[in-house]
Amino acid sequence: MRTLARHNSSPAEAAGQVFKRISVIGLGYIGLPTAAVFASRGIEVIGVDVNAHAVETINSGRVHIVEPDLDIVVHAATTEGNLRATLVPEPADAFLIAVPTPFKNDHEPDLSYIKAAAQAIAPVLAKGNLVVLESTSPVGATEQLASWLAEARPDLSFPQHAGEASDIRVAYCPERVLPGQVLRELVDNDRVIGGMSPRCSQMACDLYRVFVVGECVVTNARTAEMCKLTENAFRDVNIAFANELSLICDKLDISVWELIALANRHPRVNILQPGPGVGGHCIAVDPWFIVNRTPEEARLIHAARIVNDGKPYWVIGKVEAAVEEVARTRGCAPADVRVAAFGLAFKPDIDDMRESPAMMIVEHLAGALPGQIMAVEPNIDVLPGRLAQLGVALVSAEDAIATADVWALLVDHRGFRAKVPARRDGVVIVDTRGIWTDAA
Ligand code: SAJ
Repeated sequence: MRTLARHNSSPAEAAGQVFKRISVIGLGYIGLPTAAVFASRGIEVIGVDVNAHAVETINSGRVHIVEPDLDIVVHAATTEGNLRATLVPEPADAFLIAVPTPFKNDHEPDLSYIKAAAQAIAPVLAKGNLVVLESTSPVGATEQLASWLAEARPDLSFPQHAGEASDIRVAYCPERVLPGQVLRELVDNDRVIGGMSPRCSQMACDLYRVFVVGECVVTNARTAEMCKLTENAFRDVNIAFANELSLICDKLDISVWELIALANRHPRVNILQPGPGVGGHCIAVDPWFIVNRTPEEARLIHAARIVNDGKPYWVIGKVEAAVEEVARTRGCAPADVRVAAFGLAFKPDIDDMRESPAMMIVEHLAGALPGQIMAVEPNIDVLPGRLAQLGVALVSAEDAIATADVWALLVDHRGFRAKVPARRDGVVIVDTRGIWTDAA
């Protein structure tokens, strides 16, 4: 592991001599902010996406995703003419690939988006270009990308065959930014750079130093791939520990929130917070890339996935039990008990509902319970189609508090934290975040 020497000229100036034009493939939660930040440093950026709506939106200076301040940076970059989006790749000095890497049903990594990106850029590649893979990927994906590129362009040489003398440089450089803080973390976080050869790494470092203030730390491609997976598996295992504690404490009639706060007073203990499960497109997915490749060895990482994936079902059981309790106490039918779910996003203060345990819980409850289900989600205006079809109503927090008999607190959005509602008589609270009661 080493860090590379800085240039005497400013990083943007030095890189500007080599990288006059950069192309970012995939204009989603990572690609668009990355493209916009490069453009904000005065480099011409061509963003490429298969989604015509995204391309159109960006070219009109707007954004199709929610991330603090991204709209301002994209608007400035397009207005100044440094950022342009297109459906078809164009020649550039460097290509950054930031496309999704989901898994298939059996948790096998699905590299089809990377393959499609490779096939899309191959025709416009030219000698001296750099190709960087940013998408979270299983170990070996960068080598696979290089071999797809080589297949498509037999007239060019690649590092797997030509080593340092290759026409095209290839590197893996994972994104590590936290949704909600993307623009700050893109600049401040250290960057792990895994070139397929030292010269590949050097070129990738030169590129990222255009805007990265953190250190650019160099390793090989396989270690960089595993590093990204390790970071998210580490977090998943630690959240699983907290989630498992919440189940244990519930059985033993102990407040898990108080317990964790007390244990964390030990100088070497730092337990994370339990919740309704683990969502998003990273932590609930990436550990599987390790388990899939090394199932015999990755026992703890696998167990953590099972614990976290099981948590939403435990919450569903708690809400169903709460409905029965209300019906029994009131002497009414379960169909007369109204349930309000507070929060649908996969984590606080965002509108992103990808792989959200809260969404999954509400969807399941709407299918299983006979009574009215209300959802409160301050970050959206329209309820996702599948919840609307199940008869779920999107309501304000005030309406839910005034009318629901069971309050299921699923996401600790700022607004929910700020105002703990006064509990009406007979209301049962299932609090998966420990902000309204100590219940779950
Ligand atoms: N969660 C808990 N308890 C906690 C912390 C989180 O239940 O104490 C839950 C959240 O509610 C959410 C899920 O875990 O459902 C994931 O949220 P997160 O904030 O931990 O992470 P992400 O998915 O938003 O972003 C992660 C980050 N990785 C790490 O912190 C190691 C981010 O830096 C990565 O760039 C991102 O994954 C990614 O793209 O891989």
